[in-house]
Amino acid sequence: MDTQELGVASGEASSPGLEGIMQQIAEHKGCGTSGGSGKASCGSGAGEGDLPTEIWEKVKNHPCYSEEAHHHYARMHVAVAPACNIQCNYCNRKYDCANESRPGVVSEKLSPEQAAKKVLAVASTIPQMTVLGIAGPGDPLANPEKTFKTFDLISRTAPDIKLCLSTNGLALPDHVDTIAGFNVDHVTITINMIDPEIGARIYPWVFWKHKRYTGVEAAKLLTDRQLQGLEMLTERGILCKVNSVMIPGINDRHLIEVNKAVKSRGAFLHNIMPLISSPEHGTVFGLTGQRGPSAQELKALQDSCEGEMNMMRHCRQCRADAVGLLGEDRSAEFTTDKIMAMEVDYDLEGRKAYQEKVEEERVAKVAAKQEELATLAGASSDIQLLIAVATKGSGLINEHFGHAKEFQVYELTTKGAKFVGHRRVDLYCQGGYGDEDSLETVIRAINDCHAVFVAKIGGCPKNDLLKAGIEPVDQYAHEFIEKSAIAWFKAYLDKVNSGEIEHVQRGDAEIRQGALINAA
Ligand code: CLF
Ligand code: SF4
Repeated sequence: MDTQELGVASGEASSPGLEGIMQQIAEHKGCGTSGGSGKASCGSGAGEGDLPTEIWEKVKNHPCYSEEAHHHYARMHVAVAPACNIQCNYCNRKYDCANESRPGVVSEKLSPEQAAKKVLAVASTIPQMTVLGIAGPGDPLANPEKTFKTFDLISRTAPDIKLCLSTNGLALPDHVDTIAGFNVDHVTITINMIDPEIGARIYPWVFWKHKRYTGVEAAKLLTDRQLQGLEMLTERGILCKVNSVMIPGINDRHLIEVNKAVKSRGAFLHNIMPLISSPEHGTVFGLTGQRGPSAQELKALQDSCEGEMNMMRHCRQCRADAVGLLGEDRSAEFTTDKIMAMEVDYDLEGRKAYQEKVEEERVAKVAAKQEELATLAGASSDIQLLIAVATKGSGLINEHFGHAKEFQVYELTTKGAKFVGHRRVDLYCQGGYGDEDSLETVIRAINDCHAVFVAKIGGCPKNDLLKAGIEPVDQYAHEFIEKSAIAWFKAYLDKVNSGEIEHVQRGDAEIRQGALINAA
């Protein structure tokens, strides 16, 4: 089916005032603030006051394009795109597209009609679900009929849901007009290289116009098409995120060049993700022992690109049928059997009312942070440290240590608290009983942090954390994360200044390899 059959006229695509918006994006990207000040930083952490209104309206409830939004809003993916037109060495076709997902889990594939029903079912159950993404399990644009048919159905039945797309970019230039015609405001392109010699080490082949290309020729074709597609999208005012997989020894340093290249072509956000690779995934990199980066290596690369453009640090490398807030996976609640049996009542007004409440919460959270930050005014110290936080969302410290499936990591300085990443862990507490090995896994994952903030924690893990040099902090249970972190940091500095404690640097931490355990 071509785009005409879907009711999309080629070339009609723009929203009003795009030139102005592009100009504003271009001006905004020049900002090199490092973040953590009282105002939200440039980058995906940017808040309402930091972005032009038109852009803020596009990102404010998109959990991937706004770090701040990801505490409050959810996305869902529908796995309607099984085929792929390239091969990446970190991908095993048995699993989801590793560009926008992690290997090790397989999505249930859906028809566009099933996908549309699923979106309505999820939107009716989870009012904070604001974005529908198509991200695999192959490449959405290698399956254009299914992808656009799905967008067509959803844009008619659930017009308040933002449409989002993630692609390897090979077929992108052929579909830009259709994408724009559906008012898709957010497109992700995975760009791992701009040098075909490096590309040849990542991509064994690409398939284009009925022909298979290999080696440097394949990588050259891919990079040319990716950059062309990026330019075409940004010219139309579509916000583009670039995902890059950091592969130590192959493209790690090169990603700084990639960052510059995509910035100059108008990308809004750059998401450098760690390679997830282990032999059981059956990928080329897994089988050849290619390692992924450590937490410190990843952060150092993200930090070095941050002055150049907006960096995303809250990506969860989610699966092609993920549902929920970025740190959670509720896909098991919405299997095809369950959704087909559901009576769906799409309550647009109810969703709107819910989201208005969320906005009130966000305002309260920002005000609380500003108030606490004022108490740090005038403080001078070079100390910079990380803390881990157990949270279920809403920007609150509201998770029990033993129930946390991940910890959010904040960097604290006298400028404030800045979100810098997350650490996925196995559940420490299974059915209420502690398990020594799991606790060691948690400690390895947050080993670079000085403290872990939790709603509650048992005596045994508390002692083990203290032994490992990580302070368990439960005095701010159910309070706002940033406000609490700043208050704790102020007290920490006071203790260092009075000689009560000595500030020491922490070591590196491990990024967990393998699939998300979908534990209840
Ligand atoms: Fe999905 Fe991707 Fe859209 Fe987000 S995910 S298609 S932009 S709605 Fe988000 Fe998931 Fe990371 Fe992707 S956390 S893998 S960046
Ligand atoms: Fe796999 Fe995605 Fe790469 Fe295709 S683009 S080979 S599905 S990781």
